[in-house]
Amino acid sequence: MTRWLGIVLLALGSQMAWAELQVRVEQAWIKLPLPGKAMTAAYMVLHNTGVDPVTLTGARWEGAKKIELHTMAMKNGVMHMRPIEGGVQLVPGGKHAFRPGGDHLMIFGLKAHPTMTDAVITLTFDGGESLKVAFPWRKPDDVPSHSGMHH
Ligand SMILES: [Cu+2]
Repeated sequence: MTRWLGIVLLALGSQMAWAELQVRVEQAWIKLPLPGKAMTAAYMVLHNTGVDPVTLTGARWEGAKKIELHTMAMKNGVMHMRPIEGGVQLVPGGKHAFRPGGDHLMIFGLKAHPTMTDAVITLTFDGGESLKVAFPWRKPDDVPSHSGMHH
């Protein structure tokens, strides 16, 4: 029994190491929903810091019914959003921004009113790996504009 437990812990440990070596998440935040709304979105910049390609396939969080990866596209002059087919692929050294007006983590069925506690969302990858990321709540207008920034 003890031996099996050891093996399970070892497996979890190597999975955490994978995520830490392979991906880095910056500028994570989740939008405070409008009053009475059970839907919102979360944003981040995902970096592939490893030597292998990585595909983000989804996300889950106990605070919501469902999370989908969404993108926005103009269709007949109207902005529509739709699920990203096949996930978000990152080449080694690549990054992908989820930002207002663009790609986002669409959150359906918020289970409780948001608190000041960060939403800890689990990102899932194509190899079955996962990474927990803390998303602080922000009002949409609290968000600093990045338009004037350069590197
Ligand atoms: Cu959406």
